[in-house]
Amino acid sequence: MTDIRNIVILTGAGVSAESGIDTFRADGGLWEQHRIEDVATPEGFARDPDLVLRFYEMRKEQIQTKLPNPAHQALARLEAEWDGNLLLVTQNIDDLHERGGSKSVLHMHGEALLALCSACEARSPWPGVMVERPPCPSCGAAALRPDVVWFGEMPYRMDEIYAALGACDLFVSIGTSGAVYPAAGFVREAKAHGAQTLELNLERSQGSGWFDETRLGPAGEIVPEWVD
Ligand code: BV8
Repeated sequence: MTDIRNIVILTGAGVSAESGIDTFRADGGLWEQHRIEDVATPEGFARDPDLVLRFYEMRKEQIQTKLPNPAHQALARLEAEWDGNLLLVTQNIDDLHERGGSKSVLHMHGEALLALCSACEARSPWPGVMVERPPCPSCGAAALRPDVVWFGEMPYRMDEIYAALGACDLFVSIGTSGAVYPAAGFVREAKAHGAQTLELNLERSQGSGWFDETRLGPAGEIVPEWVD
């Protein structure tokens, strides 16, 4: 990669698909089994907290039985070898990038293994009995929720992401349908600042037209090919 120093990588559910973690919009995907409005919005949580907590308990349990795949491992190698700046932003709430060896992962939509206290905003490891609404370890309030960003909520560390998009020479999107904003707009932000843009995905996404190059195939194959 000539004259490339600063890279931003965005990953979505497709990077974890070959590890056996359900994506959202494929046949039989998460949104076919659960309405977004019921399980991934603050209103859904207020309406039926037990349904939402069971949904995220199921997601966490699925994640803990899965292993990173060659795509996660290749991105960790890139991080270790790259002498410029590299920001890995993931929309995923699993920890497979970390278990695959990545040291610095920005979870813009939060993390399935963490609980957030709605009262004091402290984060803590997900307690095994979340549906029994245990007290927050920091303030004692019975106000724990999954530490994930629901629809209508502001994703995490957006200033940091946009600063990196404004300074990057290469933006790479891996395994995302381009269906959800603001992540789906990152390619345009990077392009507007002169970055080269590359999409690695199983099929063309809603944003494919914005990329200089799209390579199609399973992430476990095409990400190591790109990295190595
Ligand atoms: C915000 C966390 C503003 C929880 C997620 C109208 C009404 C209300 C809101 C909106 C609206 N219009 C736009 C919005 C904004 C909304 C949005 O974009 N809605 C969409 C549906 C239109 N966005 C938001 O609400 C965001 N917040 O806008 O805040 C704001 C402003 C000021 C103040 C406050 C707020 C928040 C969005 C975050 C929602 N949380 N997840 C959880 O995980 O449960 S979203 C969830 O879906 C994921 O996190 C991910 O981000 C998103 C997209 O999923 P993907 O990762 O792309 O997965 P998907 O299944 O869709 O696609 C998989 C892809 O992989 C496919 O392309 C497939 O081909 C490919 N693939 C499959 N296998 C492989 C593969 N590729 C390679 N290899 C393989 N093996």
